[in-house]
Amino acid sequence: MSYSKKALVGIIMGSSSDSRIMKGAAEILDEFKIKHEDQIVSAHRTPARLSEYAEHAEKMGFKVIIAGAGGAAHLPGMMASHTTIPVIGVPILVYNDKHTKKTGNSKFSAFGGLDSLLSISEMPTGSPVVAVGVNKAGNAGIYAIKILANEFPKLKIKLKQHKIIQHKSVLKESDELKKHGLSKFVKKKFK
Ligand code: RP5
Repeated sequence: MSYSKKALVGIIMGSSSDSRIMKGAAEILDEFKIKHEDQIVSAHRTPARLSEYAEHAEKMGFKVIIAGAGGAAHLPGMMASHTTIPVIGVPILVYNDKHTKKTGNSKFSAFGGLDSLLSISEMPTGSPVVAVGVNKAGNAGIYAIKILANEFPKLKIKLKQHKIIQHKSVLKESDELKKHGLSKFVKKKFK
């Protein structure tokens, strides 16, 4: 079953190069059968579109926005300044391969994603954004589900089941580790 016929979450990213990371948010929302709408909105290449998107998100009735960006990463903070919808920011360790082909520059941000993490989490007082870890789009998805669970009690039950599954999987791995011993376990698991 789906919780709403309409999308409850808006997923946005600054570039198509962020999509391989941002799909982590979509995957967990899909697993929980939560509808989301996905778009590319660039804070520096399409600044007007950023405010248009905020209006669109409010009109659509999104409950949460998940915004991923790399580098100076203005998208989540600017989105939060345009809307009252809670924004979860995903700092991205930039892949930037669109330009790599042309310039031969490094595929990754010079600061390893710390640049985006700080840009997102250090929003000045009054316009907060919740930041997950670098490239942790899946966590942004789980956090969005936690927010939605306040409104949809069935989601809270599903989240509890999700925790039980995580708990069981750790126990299973620990049993395997105990059974095989550390050396064999590592060989088996990470060969
Ligand atoms: C940011 O610049 C995007 O969020 C992306 O992470 C980064 C690089 O974008 P591309 O040059 O790959 O389009 O705006």
